[in-house]
Amino acid sequence: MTVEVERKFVCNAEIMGKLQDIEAECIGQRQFQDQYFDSPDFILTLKDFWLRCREGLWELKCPAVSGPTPDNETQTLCTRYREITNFPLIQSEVSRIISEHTAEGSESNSSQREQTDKVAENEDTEISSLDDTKWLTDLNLICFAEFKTERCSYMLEREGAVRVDLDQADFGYCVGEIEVLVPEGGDMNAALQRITSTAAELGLSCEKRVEGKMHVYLQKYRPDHYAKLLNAHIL
Ligand code: V4E
Repeated sequence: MTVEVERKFVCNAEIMGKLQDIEAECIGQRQFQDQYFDSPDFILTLKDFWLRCREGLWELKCPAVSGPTPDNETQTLCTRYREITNFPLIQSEVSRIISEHTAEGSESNSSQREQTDKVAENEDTEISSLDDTKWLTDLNLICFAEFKTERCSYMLEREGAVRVDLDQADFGYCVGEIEVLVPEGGDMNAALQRITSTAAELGLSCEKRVEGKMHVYLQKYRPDHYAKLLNAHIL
């Protein structure tokens, strides 16, 4: 399993020139569609879990809490998420999160108790089923965000790989990301340092965390969900 460490930045007109100046290699341009899923009462995202299907490939981003605490500035600007890409593992992890949540509230809410039973029943079924929609229906997961992104990717060698993505989402938002992948248990401080120095090379000086595509999408299209996440300090 890997931990994705990243810092987002405002994508301005000069960034392409700066990437050339620091000899970043353009590794390609692609378009993809993302669909994100959660329960109607936002069980996953309120715990900072992000379940996504991108062009048929599933991924679950989970909050990465272990490891060293970065300094204040790095902590503010960078995010760290564990990435699960193994489909059966994603299914069992999502099922666990939902059943734990449902069990916590089951004594005070009978409709939630029904859901617990439903999840418990599903634990007896074959979870590695290739039928995507059945497991989503069984866990009462629905798509809450769907958008396309046009992405230009660059690689830099800085005592290890550093990736820079320039994203343009189809709902009118552009954002850049500097990203390092760290194998679990790998050197997190070194990764954060590589991101900070790449940001400096690119002349990025923002002190505030830059909003990701999801932030802007929810604000625009799902204001209730957005408000709940803001209130829970997830976004
Ligand atoms: C982790 C997360 C979300 C899932 C999407 O993550 P992100 O890396 O922003 O998207 P993308 O398209 O670049 O994915 P990649 O191609 O790198 O796999 S949506 C919201 N979050 C949490 C989050 C947060 N709280 N703050 C910031 C700045 N980013 C993400």
